Amino acid sequence: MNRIGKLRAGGFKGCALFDDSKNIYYLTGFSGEGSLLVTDEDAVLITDFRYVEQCERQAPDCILEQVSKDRTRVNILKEYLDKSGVNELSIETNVLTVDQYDSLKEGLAGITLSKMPSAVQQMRMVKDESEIACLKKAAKISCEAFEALLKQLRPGMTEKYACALLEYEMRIRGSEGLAFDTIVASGVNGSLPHAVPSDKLLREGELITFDFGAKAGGYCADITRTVAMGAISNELHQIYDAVYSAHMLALNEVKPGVNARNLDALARDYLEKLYPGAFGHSLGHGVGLYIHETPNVSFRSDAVLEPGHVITIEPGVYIKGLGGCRIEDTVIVTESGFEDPFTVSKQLIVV
Ligand SMILES: [Mn+2]
Repeated sequence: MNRIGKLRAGGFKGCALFDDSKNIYYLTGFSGEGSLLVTDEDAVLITDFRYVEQCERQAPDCILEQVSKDRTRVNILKEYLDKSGVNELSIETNVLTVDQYDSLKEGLAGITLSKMPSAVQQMRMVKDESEIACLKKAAKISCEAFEALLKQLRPGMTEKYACALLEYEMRIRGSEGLAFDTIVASGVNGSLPHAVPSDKLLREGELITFDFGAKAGGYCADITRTVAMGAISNELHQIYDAVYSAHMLALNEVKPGVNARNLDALARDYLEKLYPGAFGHSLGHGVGLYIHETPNVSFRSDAVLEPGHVITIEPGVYIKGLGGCRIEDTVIVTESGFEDPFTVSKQLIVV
C-alpha cells in the first residue's frame, strides 16, 4: 500500500492540502515545489512548468495539475473540492504564510479551513524499512568522509578549510548535499554549540568539534565528534571523559517505552554535577527528512520511544574562554533497544 493509502487506512478523513515539501515527498515521492491535495478519491499534485516532467517521473500515481496563467492553484483546488462536495479543508497552519492563508480563504469561499491533524507527523515519526535504509546510507557516507578528513587535518589549517574538506569527502561519496550547515569549532570556539566555521587556525593542544551529516534518499544523518589536535591539557581530557560518559549513560538506556525526558535527565544530571550550567541544550531530537523533527528528546519532551523512532543523543559541555566538547550519534530505536549505524570511534581521537 502506498503512504496515502496507509494514511487513509489509519483513519485519516476528509480533504487535506499539503504544502510542506517533506510531507509531500514522504506521501508521494515528488521532491519538487508544489502542493498536494488529498481528497477522498484523488491525490492531486499541483505544480508549475519547471517540475512537470519530474512530477511525472517521481509520482506517477498522482494526478498532475499544472498551474497556468488562467488557472491558479486556488482555481484548481476549488474544482476538486467542488467535485468532492466537501465544505472543509485541512491545511498546514505551521507552513502557510499569512498571505497564502488569506488567498485560500478568499478563493475558497464557503470552505472551512481547519488545522491539519497530526496523522502524517505521527506516521513520519516511525520510520519504515526503506527510510531506515536511507538513514544508514547517510550514516555510512558521513563516517567514511570523517575518517578521510582525519587523515588530512593539520595544525595551521583554517576551520573553513577543514569544513570544505569534510563536505567534499561527503559529496564524492554520494551525499545529496548536506543535512545542515557543517559546524567546525576549534579551541575557544568550541564553547559555541552552533559555531560557524571561521578563519581561525587549528592548533596543537586544542579540541576540535565537528558536527555534520550527509543526506541520502532525502534522509539526514547527524553526527558530532570532538577530536584532539596533539596533546591536550588534563582539563580538556576531563571534559571529554565527562561528555563521553554522559553520552554512553543516555545511549545505553535507549529502548521502547522509555520517556525521552528521562533520557535527557540521565545525561543532564550527570553533567550538571561536574560542570554546572555547561550543558544548556536538549539531549537530542528526532531526525528524518528534516534534521530536526519529532520526537523531541529534551527536558520538556513528553515523547515515549517506540521502535522505528530515530533520535540523536548529543550531550555537550561548553565553557567560555576554554572550549567545548560534544559527542553525538543518530540512533534507531529497535524492538529490543537501539541500533547505532555510526562507526567512528567515540573514544578520544588524537590527530
Ligand atoms: Mn543534532
